Amino acid sequence: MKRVFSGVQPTGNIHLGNYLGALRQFVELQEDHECIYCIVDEHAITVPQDPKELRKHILDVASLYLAVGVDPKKSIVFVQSDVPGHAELGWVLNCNCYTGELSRMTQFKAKSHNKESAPTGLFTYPVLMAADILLYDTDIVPVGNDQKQHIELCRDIAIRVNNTKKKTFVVPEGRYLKEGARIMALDDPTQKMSKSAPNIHSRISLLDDPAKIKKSIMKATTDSEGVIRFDPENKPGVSNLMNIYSVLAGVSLEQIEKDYEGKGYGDFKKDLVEITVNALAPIKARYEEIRYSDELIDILKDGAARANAIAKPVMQRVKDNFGLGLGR
Ligand code: AQP
Repeated sequence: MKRVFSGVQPTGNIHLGNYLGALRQFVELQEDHECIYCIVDEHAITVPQDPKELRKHILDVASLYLAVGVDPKKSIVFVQSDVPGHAELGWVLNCNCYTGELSRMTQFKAKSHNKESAPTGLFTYPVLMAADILLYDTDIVPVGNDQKQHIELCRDIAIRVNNTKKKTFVVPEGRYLKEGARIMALDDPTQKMSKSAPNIHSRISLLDDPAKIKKSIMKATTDSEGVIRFDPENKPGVSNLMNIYSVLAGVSLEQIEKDYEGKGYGDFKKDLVEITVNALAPIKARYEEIRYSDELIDILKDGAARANAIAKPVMQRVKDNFGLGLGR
């Protein structure tokens, strides 16, 4: 069975972009793969976090994994900092990655933009992400396509180490969906939907109530043409909403165009509100059941033990191939 690894940062509640780009894949893949899903709290602290809020968000994200259908009997679910191998391997990979490579990462450029100085962790974030993946001999990484550049860097580092040392790492492949791989912000369809954007109406969180969902969708940026047509270049706002509609309702983009011929954005948005509210209601209900249960903590502890058991021999192989420590 091929092994799958992916993660989400506990920097806020999971939004439609995370769900449609990544989490949908988590659920699908667990049926016939060995899946490891992580809450990447060490990535979250690359920007300042309130400790209490961070702990809360870790449990929120873990509950949402389970609420969307990740099954802890089929998949390993755990918190990154509970497995020391992530930070340990991260250091080794930092010594095998170049500042020039990291300077080209668009996420770093975007997040450090307008700042005089940025934390080193923000700069080396992609190296820690490479460690997350390589620590488990991962074959497949299901992510949104905003992560393509980081996955390519991970592959480059793995190939470089394999070429200079003994074969140390499995070289992973990214897995990106056709639809939903990049959901854009509702208020600015040139930017991806993101957890920490200041405008709450830029995103739909999986836990938003119906009134908030309605407000965010009805306010969403469109254009003045008034025609429901999929054209991401010229009509990014409408195309983004069509994309969300298509994935949540399971209707093709062509069919949406036909169904809304002669109708305006108001009708389309009203229907999208209903589709979104109906799609998210069962997730929210399951989340409420899971979030404060003792079972959640047990699942995460068990997940960390199972993840550690896979990570330890890989880390030992890395140490052996680099000559670190005393050996066995
Ligand atoms: N807009 C998106 N469309 C599709 N997929 C997306 N992903 C993120 N945004 C979109 C995918 O979700 C997974 C988890 O990503 P993350 O934890 O990095 O979350 P984020 O929302 O992308 O958070 P930000 O914006 O990067 O961080 P903040 O806002 O906290 O600073 C990944 O698979 C990602 O591709």
